[in-house]
Amino acid sequence: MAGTRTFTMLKPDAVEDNNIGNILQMITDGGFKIVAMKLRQLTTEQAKEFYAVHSERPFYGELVEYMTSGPIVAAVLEKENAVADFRTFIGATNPAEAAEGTIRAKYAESIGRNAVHGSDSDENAKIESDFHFSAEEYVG
Ligand code: IDP
Ligand code: MG
Repeated sequence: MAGTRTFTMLKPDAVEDNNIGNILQMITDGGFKIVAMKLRQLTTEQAKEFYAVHSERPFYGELVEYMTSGPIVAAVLEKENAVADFRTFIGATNPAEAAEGTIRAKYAESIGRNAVHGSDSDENAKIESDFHFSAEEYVG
């Protein structure tokens, strides 16, 4: 069975700290199959649009600045129950609250610079994947 899909980004702190390989290893060891992936530098407009849902939050400016501070790795992952399983796998937004062994517990620096993104619903997984990838960029 092909499974369901979620969307992830390895955020600028993860790329800057040379953790692309470590985190991708965790992701694939965790049973998530990469079906699309790219390294890209987000523009301010793109980061604003991607995080538009947070535009009224006090940390929005900081978030956009951080997400444009260096390249990110965007990827679409496939697994049974992908969205919920990946949220569990990455851990809480704040690494201080992230369960042991999760990506954020291992690699996040702070609630803002928290190494990875994971979609929070099937609907948002589709919207976020479409934001970064066109149909011909998927493999398998
Ligand atoms: P999530 O990434 O765990 O779904 P959200 O609440 O959707 O968390 O927030 C989106 C992103 O905004 C977080 O991953 C983090 O990078 C940033 N963020 C969230 N809360 C704060 C905060 O209080 N200060 C600074 N940045 C934050
Ligand atoms: Mg979120």
